[in-house]
Amino acid sequence: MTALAPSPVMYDVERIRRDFPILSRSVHGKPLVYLDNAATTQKPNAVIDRIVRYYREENANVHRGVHYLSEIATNAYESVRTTVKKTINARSEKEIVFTGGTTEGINLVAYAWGRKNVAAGDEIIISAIEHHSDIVPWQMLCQATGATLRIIPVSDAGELLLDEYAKLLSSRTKLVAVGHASNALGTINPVKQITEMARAHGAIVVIDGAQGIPHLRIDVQDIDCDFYTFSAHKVYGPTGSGVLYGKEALLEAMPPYEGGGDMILSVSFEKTTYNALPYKFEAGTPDIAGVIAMGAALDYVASIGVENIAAHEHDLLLYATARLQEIDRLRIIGTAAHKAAVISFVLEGVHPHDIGTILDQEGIAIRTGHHCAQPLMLRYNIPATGRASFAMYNTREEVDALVAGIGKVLEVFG
Ligand code: C6P
Repeated sequence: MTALAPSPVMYDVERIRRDFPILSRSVHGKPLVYLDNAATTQKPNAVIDRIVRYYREENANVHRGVHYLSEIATNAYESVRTTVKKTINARSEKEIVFTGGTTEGINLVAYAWGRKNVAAGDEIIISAIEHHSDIVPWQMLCQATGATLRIIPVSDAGELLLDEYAKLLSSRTKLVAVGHASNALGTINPVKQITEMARAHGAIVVIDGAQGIPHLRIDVQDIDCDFYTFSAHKVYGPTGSGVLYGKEALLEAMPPYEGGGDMILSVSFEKTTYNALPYKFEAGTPDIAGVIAMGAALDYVASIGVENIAAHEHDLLLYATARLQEIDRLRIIGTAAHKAAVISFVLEGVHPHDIGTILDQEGIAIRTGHHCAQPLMLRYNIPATGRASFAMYNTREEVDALVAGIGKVLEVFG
């Protein structure tokens, strides 16, 4: 990480904070300091109001009616495909499948692509720092097909060992799945390089973008990955909606994941023909309000500028790292050179749950636990960490509050 720099001057964090109504509430009589953004981000008025407007003025099912409201709802819903296409630089709206979130996106690929293309003797490579959502679906695929799961190891600092990855790759490798950024350590993985290396062996690449999209500009054509998946709720949108990007040729060749309404062209008891992309993968009534509000969230992020957000968060990361390192008994877990604004830490002699509970009394929300990355905790020989994760609206003052809160924890635990 580079030296501590002054906070970016043009970035008006106070104005941004006013867009997020929840940030002005108090918790246990103290101002809320929300540092659990990797779990879910707070929502700006633009997103909240969009949900309300949809239900108050536009509510109807999509793709089904010729009536006025259905047309309004369908247009609003479909326009988000274009927003997402632009946000991640996909080639076409056909490559944008709406899902319930990252987890569903990964499972969709594991079932629809995996069950068709993976067989006994094949190998799937993931990394040691994956979230359970990017482990379990591949384990299930291996169990179903007889394929083997191989793991890219991680250094003490939290960086993937690319030399070891190179040794794992072979003609047996069918698929490589890695996170863009680690939710537990913050490490930003070199996904372009990882993809290029997989490609040289004819493997396809799935990127778990849950922690990529909130912090980074995403360009799926530049990365050249085959699939990229994310959840709206981690990028200031609502829970229950998300995206699976897939290259058109791959999506075209895949069978549907679920059967039901909207994913068909015609159904008889003898034969069903499936709908065109991307609808083939969107069975049943979707989370219409969720998708529309995801569009509002992506528009909101674009209005501030993802590079500006990234610069602000990087400043917070450097400031928080420096301040936390001043605490004697505190050890940061995850010190990669390229990190998103996520800091995991342990305090000597204090269980992370106790840290979380005492901080909560101060109005400070962090996450404690294994962060759905149990194999990673095992790698570092720790049961859990405390994790502070930052977003566009956090401030240096909130970092100071965190440091003061940890001071209280240390007082309590002697
Ligand atoms: N991580 C966290 O506190 P869903 O639940 O589908 O929206 O996202 C799952 C997921 C997948 N990959 C990564 C890298 C993630 O961080 C998450 C969600 C949250 O870290 C909740 S466990």
